[in-house]
Amino acid sequence: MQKIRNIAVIAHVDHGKTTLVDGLLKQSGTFGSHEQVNERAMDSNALEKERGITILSKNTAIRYGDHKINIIDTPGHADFGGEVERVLKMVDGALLLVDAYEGVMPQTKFVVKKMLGLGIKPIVVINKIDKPSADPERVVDEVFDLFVAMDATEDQLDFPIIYAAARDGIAKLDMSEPDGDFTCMFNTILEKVPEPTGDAENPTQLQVFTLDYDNYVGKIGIARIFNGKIAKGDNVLLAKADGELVKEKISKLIGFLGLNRMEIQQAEAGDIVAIAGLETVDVGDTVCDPNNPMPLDPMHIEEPTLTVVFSVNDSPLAGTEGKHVTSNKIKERLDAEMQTNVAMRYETIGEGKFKVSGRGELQITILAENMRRENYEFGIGRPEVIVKEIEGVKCEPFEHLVIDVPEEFSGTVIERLGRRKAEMKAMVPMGEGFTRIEFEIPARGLIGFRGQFLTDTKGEGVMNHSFLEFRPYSGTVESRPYGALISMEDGVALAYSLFNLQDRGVLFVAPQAKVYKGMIIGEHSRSNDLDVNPIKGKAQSNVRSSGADEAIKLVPPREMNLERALEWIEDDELLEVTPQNIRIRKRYLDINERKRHARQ
Ligand SMILES: Nc1nc2c(ncn2[C@@H]2O[C@H](COP(=O)(O)OP(=O)(O)OP(=O)(O)O)[C@@H](O)[C@H]2O)c(=O)[nH]1
Ligand SMILES: [Mg+2]
Repeated sequence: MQKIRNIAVIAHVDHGKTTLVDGLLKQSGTFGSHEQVNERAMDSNALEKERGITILSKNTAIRYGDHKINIIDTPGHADFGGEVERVLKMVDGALLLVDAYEGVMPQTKFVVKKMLGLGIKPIVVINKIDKPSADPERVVDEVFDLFVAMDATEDQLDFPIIYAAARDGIAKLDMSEPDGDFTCMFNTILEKVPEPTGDAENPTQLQVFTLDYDNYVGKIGIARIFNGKIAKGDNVLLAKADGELVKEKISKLIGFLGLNRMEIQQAEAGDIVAIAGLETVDVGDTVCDPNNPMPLDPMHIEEPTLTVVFSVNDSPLAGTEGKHVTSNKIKERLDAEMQTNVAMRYETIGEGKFKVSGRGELQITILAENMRRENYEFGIGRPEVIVKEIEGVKCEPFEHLVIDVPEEFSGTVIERLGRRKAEMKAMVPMGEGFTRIEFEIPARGLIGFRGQFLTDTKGEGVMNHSFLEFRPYSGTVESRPYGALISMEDGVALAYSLFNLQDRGVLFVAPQAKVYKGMIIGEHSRSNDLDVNPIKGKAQSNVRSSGADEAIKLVPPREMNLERALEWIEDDELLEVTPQNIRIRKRYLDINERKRHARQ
């Protein structure tokens, strides 16, 4: 039998997981010297590269000495926490990364809780020790305190520590030692991570923990082999969460090595492989021996906490920028998404309207962003949290929020959050004039907060949050303090009129932008909505001089990307999303209709 170790790399967002995996790939010698490992090589899809974050967990395997180490890089953003939880069930050990300056953050707490609960004994990697403000010993203390607070066993408290600068390929076991390479990390993994249990001679048992899709082979399940063997062409029984057993056949077996996937003939207990050919496969399903099916416990799939309504674009510009615009097309795309994305679901709620639920705004914006790149055009409404009844009590999701702000802004931020029903839990100085403040807040109170927070802290504040639990409904939360500047004309925005409007608030559009009645072109500096004319040319002369237009000094418009726009809108507003533009509009474009609905 092969000598194998299975590990997950877990941490709060941006603490350096994917960068660490680069180092493991490079330094293991899995690659020939002619092969190049790009920066954050595992972040392979376009949005991941662009945003510098991991969205989907991914597998790789390296060879070190006579061992194969299967590594799963996980996403650190809170919206993908459910996936991390599933991944942790597939491994026997974990590298828990903690930033040597930032220390324990909300998602560190989340992953530690899941990991300890599963009985995993982690290797703690204090990363980014090269940062000038790094304080590795303080961070080790924080990790230890966290483990204690979360009821870690004696064994788990006795975690090995590695100090690293993953980006520079540096690691050491003690801060007083000189910098070394990753040798100590490889050795610690081989020494401390338990060998996989299970036996190749037992009846076959694989559990699927992630789904993938390939145009040629269809749905692919990535699975850990807990017992037995699996080979291409095997007939198997697929045990579903509801107990049903479905006959299926393995059409292809795929192994991982470095950044490559290759077809293999067979694999056995302890390993992680990808399997194709299972048409009905879902996350959590067990692939069983047809003669002796022994299903494993189904997996917990996180409940959605947020919904957003996707709709057919009905603006006057509909169909002019995107290719896929119909209700059928949008439905097909959503169906395809739900095939592999277990954390999301949707329902049709009327003609051309779909209620999509997920774990957070990021998860939903990523879907929307992918769709616009694939030439879809659609509308999306304001995110709403999911309210549910627990034992007769109306409950809503609460989040754990941690903010780091320059001290002088802490008063403003605390006051602002107070109005959003946040409860302050702790406040500690972080050095260099920064203060860390922790809150518990209804998820509703966080919608639309980020933009305000960045303004209040002059862009210097950092905020992080992750799901806590459902709690009793906390009453109304204050909404956007400013009204909208709404176009009362169809046409093209002119510099002259924008110049005259810019005293009224902050504009979102530049000259020559297409506008229409009911489209929002800016934020009013007061709390009421204001109808304005952005297409009015200079009145005195009917000779249009383009030179004069350009001479006008305009404040650059505020860039409203998908996230910002989604945070900004209120219930009576929508985003028009096309491959080229994100426009903000009133749900009811006609001014009279709007007034009628406002009164109701
Ligand atoms: N100074 C310093 N920066 C590092 C180090 N390791 C990683 N980084 C930087 O930290 C940032 C985040 O790195 P990633 O590897 O993408 O972090 P991650 O944990 O995979 O992030 P998510 O997958 O989005 O949760 C990048 O800009 C890295 O270059 C390090 O050792 N020192
Ligand atoms: Mg990453």
